[in-house]
Amino acid sequence: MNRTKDSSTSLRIAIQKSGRLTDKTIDLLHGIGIEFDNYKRNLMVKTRNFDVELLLLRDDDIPEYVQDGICDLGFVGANEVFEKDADVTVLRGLNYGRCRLSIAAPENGSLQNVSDFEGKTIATSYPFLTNKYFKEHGVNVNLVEISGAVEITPQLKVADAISDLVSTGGTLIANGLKELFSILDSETKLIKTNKELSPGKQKLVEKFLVRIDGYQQAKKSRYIMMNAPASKIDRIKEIIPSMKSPTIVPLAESDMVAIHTVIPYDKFWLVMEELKSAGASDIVMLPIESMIF
Ligand code: PRT
Ligand code: ZN
Repeated sequence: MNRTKDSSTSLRIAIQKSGRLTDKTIDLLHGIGIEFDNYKRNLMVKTRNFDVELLLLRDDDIPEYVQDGICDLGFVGANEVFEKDADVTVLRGLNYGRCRLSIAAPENGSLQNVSDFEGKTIATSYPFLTNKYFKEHGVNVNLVEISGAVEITPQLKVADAISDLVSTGGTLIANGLKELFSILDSETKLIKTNKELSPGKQKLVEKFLVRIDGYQQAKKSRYIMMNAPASKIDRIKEIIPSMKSPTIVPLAESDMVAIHTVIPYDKFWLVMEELKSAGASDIVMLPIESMIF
């Protein structure tokens, strides 16, 4: 059923139109039950079942759109939020789009420590953060602002070093550079405008956050089921780092039970061997769509 929406009470959310954050942000929005299509073709997308409209933007523009209240919320890298020094509230860290802003210099060069950078020229797309970092360390540097292909600038003698985003480090190596130190760890953040929201919008933000938290918690958790001798229940309960007491169901075979519980994903592989040694068998692990508390 389609509901008529009043756009003044719809939450407007900024997401990256096309880039490294787009797919994971779209997956997250679909994962929390928000339905929409055609985001590849349109700049503004109405959602079908939640009072949300999406604005598809370049990631650089998102902090300012949220700061100015044109959008109520935004999904964007911490690197952009802090580079723009945006007056917004970071509501959640979302654990994707991870990277770091690092200083890198030619592999065989003499630059090693922060103090070696006195009077040097650094090329970057992040002048605010880079300048702040060196200022805090009492080192004077010259910055050359470049919007892309920063890694090539030392070879072109445009700069002595660079300040750029790194994830695997492959691009630096391919350009004969070594990462010296990181000045910011980044991940995608959910940000909110500091402009006042109507009570209706504020309520929607809270509903939205409940869904995000449920989705995030589910991503980190797995539902596990196993069979075990009833006599081993206490031992198995000791091993399972469960959130709550497990569900225990008697099996047709006497003295055997099925044990169901939810555990943190990263713990599963650590405890699996122990569970087997304690007598558990037929262990099944399933993903969880969402968890609402
Ligand atoms: O068009 P639009 O302005 O929206 O996109 P964009 O081209 O500016 O950004 P995009 O899509 O490349 O990146 C969006 C966001 O992804 C960034 O702002 C970061 O928050 C995050 N992110 C995560 C990264 C990286 N990892 C990353 N590795 N952004 C860029 N890189 C680049 C980096 O600049 C370097 O050129 O990838 C290269 C290095 O990668 P590695 O793996 O070789 O180290
Ligand atoms: Zn960008």
